[in-house]
Amino acid sequence: MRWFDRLSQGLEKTRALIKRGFSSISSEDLEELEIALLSSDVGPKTTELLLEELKTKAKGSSRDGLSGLLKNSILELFPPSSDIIDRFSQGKWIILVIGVNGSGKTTTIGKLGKILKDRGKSVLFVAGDTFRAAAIEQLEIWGERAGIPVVKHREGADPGAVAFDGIKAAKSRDIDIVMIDTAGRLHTKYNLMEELKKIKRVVEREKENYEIYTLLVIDATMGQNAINQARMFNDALGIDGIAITKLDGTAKGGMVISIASELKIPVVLVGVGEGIDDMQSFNREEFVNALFWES
Ligand SMILES: Nc1nc2c(ncn2[C@@H]2O[C@H](COP(=O)(O)OP(=O)(O)OP(=O)(O)O)[C@@H](O)[C@H]2O)c(=O)[nH]1
Ligand SMILES: [Mg+2]
Repeated sequence: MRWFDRLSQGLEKTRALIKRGFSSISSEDLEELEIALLSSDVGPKTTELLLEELKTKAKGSSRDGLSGLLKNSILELFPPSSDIIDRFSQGKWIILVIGVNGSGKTTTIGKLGKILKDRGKSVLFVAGDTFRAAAIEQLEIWGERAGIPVVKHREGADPGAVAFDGIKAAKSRDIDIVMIDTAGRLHTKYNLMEELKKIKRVVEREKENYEIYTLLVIDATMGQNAINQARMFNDALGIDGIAITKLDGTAKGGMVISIASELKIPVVLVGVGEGIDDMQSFNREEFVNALFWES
């Protein structure tokens, strides 16, 4: 089963409508489409935007033309972005990985680290989640799997200090990619968000010739709640890109569309399973085609 089969199933109604084509934008067609988009978690705001656009553009269009119009409207909702794995394969990066508890941060670091290592980059993991000893061990396990060293302190240590040591080690070993894990936190917890800002300040101060990339990890099964989460993380820290995990486990892929559209932050990676190879660059054409057009 392809990872997006389940997603496609969740969007079956939308797909069926699109396949059938619209003879005209009659109010029944629009109503059906609205329900289909909402039930696949596209979210009210983005759904309304798509319907409005379709109505405006639809005048004089052929039956097949309307499906194409919808597809283009959906594609245009995604801010353009280049392949992130290609981008990380050039130059030196510090990737700061943040998100709520259990969203898939550590797993994402493990998978992405492996991909970049396989491309011949030198990678270093930094155990900035000092909240639990188990979190440090978990990152070490991923490090062993991928053959990537880990810089760590002990449980309870200041995550800013771990980040400092990680970057220092990376500079002295001429490492290409530094990936900093952080403890999961609710975007509503003031102190914990302040702690993240502190880590980021350390990274900015110490970066020298590294580029910084702040990656927000979002669990696809969070649905529309993820939008508010992402907004608050972005306000506090500035997010460069979003990794959406657990897309293999949800039938509601529409949330990816509303995240891209409402936040204008590029979705750059998708997690499609728990294994080390279950991560891909996000490609909007591929995604939209898989969801709505291919069978
Ligand atoms: N099916 C599936 N499971 C995933 C994916 N990514 C992560 N998981 C699982 O989600 C759970 C949480 O993943 P972690 O990487 O530990 O999440 P985290 O954000 O580091 O969690 P905290 O550090 O506790 O905040 C684990 O059981 C992972 O195996 C994915 O793409 N698909
Ligand atoms: Mg973790």
